[in-house]
Amino acid sequence: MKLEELLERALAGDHLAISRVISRVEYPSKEGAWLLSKLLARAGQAHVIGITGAPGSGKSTLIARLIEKYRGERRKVAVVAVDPSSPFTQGALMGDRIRMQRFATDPGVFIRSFATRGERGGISTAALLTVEVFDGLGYDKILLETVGVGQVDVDIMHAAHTIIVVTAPGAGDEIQALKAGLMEIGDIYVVNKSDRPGATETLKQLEFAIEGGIFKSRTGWKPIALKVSAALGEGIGDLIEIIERHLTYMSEAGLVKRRVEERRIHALKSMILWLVENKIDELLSRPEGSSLVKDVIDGRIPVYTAALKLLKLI
Ligand SMILES: Nc1nc2c(ncn2[C@@H]2O[C@H](COP(=O)(O)OP(=O)(O)OP(=O)(O)O)[C@@H](O)[C@H]2O)c(=O)[nH]1
Ligand SMILES: [Mg+2]
Repeated sequence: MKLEELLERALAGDHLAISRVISRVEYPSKEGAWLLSKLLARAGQAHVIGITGAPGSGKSTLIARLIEKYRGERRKVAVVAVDPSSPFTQGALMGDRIRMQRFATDPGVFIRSFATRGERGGISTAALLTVEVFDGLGYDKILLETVGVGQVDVDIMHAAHTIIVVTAPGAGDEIQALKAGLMEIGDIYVVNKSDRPGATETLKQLEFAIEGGIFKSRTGWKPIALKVSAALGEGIGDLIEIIERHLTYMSEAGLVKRRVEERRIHALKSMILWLVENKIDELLSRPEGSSLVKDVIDGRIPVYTAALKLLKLI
């Protein structure tokens, strides 16, 4: 199929064509670059919503609820899920597939999962470029799911206009961990599983952290905490209302476009990092590289000097 035709079909919502476009764009290629340039020209309209939080907190279940609501409003929704490669979560992944299957026949919903590929640059780049693809294809809401446990998540979250951090009752330790840094960037904190005991307590802890200024968003927006039950579908309307309020805030503050710029800068950095990662092993195995490595091992050349020499070779 010609690239023009592939793009046309993808724009018309053909799921198979969309899958093909994504797999071309994910890895550097001439075709991918052409497709991306066309899509980038159309992108910048979507509302990107990052959803992060500990494994099992209910992110995917919540996303399924959000999709239902958005579809009820006739909005087109895409999901970019970054799955951890840990064997512990395989069961959850299976659960995800089953949960998401019911959207498979809806042309207004597209779900793309990425497995962590080992290299940090690869996964971030692929996820960020896929956001551009969905944006360019005219999806209204793009939901980005990551497990909040690493640099990859933080990188990816930069693509989001709105960041939702999901916790569950009894997550006291988790909230301590949140305070310690990684995910203090939430705009909205959701205590999911409110059907379980302890949800009010957890909500209070979050509100305390917000009032105390421990959780600060990246903008002047004061974070909001609420409890929901994704399983029972309770509180989802309130959550949607807060998400929209946050989008209005961002738009009035002129930050919607700024976030798009930021995600492109991040995609660029991720791409460079990834390309360099790929080059390093190749370079170290070449004669110039391996002799430099030997010099470093034997202490003849400082690491810093060797690193700069290697970068020049790249
Ligand atoms: N009781 C209760 N259980 C829930 C709720 N939401 C999700 N669960 C359950 O919690 C488990 C994990 O849900 P997921 O939606 O897969 O959680 P996740 O955060 O996406 O998990 P990972 O993708 O593995 O990080 C599943 O067994 C869900 O059925 C809820 O509101 N109440
Ligand atoms: Mg999940």
